[in-house]
Amino acid sequence: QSVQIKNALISVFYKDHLEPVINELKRLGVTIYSTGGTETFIRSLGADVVAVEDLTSYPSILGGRVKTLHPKVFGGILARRGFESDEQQLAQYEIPQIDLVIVDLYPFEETVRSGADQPDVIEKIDIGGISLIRAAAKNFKDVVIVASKDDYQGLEEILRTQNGETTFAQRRNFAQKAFNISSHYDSAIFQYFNIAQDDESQSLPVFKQSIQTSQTLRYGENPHQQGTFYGDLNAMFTKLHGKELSYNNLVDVDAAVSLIDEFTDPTVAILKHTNACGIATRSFIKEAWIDALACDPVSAFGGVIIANDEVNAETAEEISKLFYEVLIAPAYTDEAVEILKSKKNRIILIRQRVELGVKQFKTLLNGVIEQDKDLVIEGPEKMTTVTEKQPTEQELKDLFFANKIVKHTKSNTVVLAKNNQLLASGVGQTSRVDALRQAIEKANSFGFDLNGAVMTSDAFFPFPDCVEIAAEAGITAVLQPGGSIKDQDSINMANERGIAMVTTGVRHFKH
Ligand code: 93A
Repeated sequence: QSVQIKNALISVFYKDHLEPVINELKRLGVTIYSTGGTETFIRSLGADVVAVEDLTSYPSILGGRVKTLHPKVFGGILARRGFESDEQQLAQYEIPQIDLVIVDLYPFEETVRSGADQPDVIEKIDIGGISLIRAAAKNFKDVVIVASKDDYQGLEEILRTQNGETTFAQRRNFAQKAFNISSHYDSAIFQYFNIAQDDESQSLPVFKQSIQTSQTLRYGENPHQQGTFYGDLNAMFTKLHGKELSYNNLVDVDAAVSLIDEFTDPTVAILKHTNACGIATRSFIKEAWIDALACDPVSAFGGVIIANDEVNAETAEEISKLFYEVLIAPAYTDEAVEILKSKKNRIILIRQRVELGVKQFKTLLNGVIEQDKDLVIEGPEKMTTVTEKQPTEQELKDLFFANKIVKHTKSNTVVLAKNNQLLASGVGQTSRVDALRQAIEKANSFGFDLNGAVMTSDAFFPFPDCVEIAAEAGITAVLQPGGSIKDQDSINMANERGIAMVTTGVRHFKH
């Protein structure tokens, strides 16, 4: 059933964008009740407005903590239309029915983010506003609740086209949005108390430090999840082009930076969902790009690309042929920037060298786990040959190269490489055999010849099956940490097949 708006209550922190709504209410002859600052603002627009104080016969007290919290306000919002006793009481206590409530809450999250002191933050916990929202949303059968600036335009349109009437469906929709806002608001307060407590215990110095600056992300891993980055991205990157980095971009950029820092010679890596789907080391960045892309041009689409040397025009021409999300390099020639910028929707970053923390944190159960980052990598001097056959010099180089990739790939993983180029990897599998099978299949599907390729594994082989399958596929050298009680079975298998195996003693799980 339709409800005609006769009386409105407006109490908003940010006054912007409200004017078109006020103009409509004025045109419709709606009586507007309002709190201090909002009242002044509405009056400045040339509209009549009744101060809430005049309605309640009470001033705003306790420095504004109690402004609208009064039966004369809440009675008019919560009264059930057509309920004899409710209507009778409204008449008895001279309470006007309120049909529309517009609230913009105290900016709690913004205040926290600004690094304000605790008393300032606490003062920004809105009590009256949140109560108005909940009351009006509860009584959506008769009342319109607009609790977000984003809905002013929609409200103005409804007022204009429906002449101040609203439908049940519209009011219900507004109420649903309102409860979304009030629940988010309360979770933000809860989060604040949660973190504030950690602060006191001094247990998370890195979080404390990085929380000083933060930026709200468009959303989290998925659109229905909120996301915020705590830290200072500007210290690490200069953005030359493109939109804001998303939550997933940031996760991939982090993985990309960690991976590329393993390499000193010109190297390009392409990552998808934190795993490398292409990486190659060459004499020049352009060749590195071409051979990185060759690994898996299908996965590379929409990926994050990172180079450890300047990107020139020629390389930029090549890279621009692919649609990617983010490109990171320490430098670009002017010409390269022009070429790269000609494509829309791609983020181009210059990476500045900054020292990164050596600890890693993750929320888990009802707490946080912390660990040292995996910052070790075993060079050829740490590789012990355990087979009759010694790896060749090239195989040793490739094992070193592939082990760096294994370290930055989701477990369980097996990486296949040849001539400083990733050929394929199996990522995030529940068994090592599956990881290997996936890698072999991928390498074959992109036309790679695995004869003479090497295999590295993030953890030991519990059975000789992986070595057998690898040898079958043409692989000639294997690296693994070792440490299984059945190591000898895998070594025997390697000897039987005439391939070389080295162990490092260092596992590189990454979950
Ligand atoms: O301090 S409050 O929680 N106490 C109240 O009774 C109250 N009523 C509305 N804050 C209250 N509000 C908030 O005041 C609104 O949510 C809005 O953000 C703000 C508008 O104040 P003004 O109109 O004086 O600028």
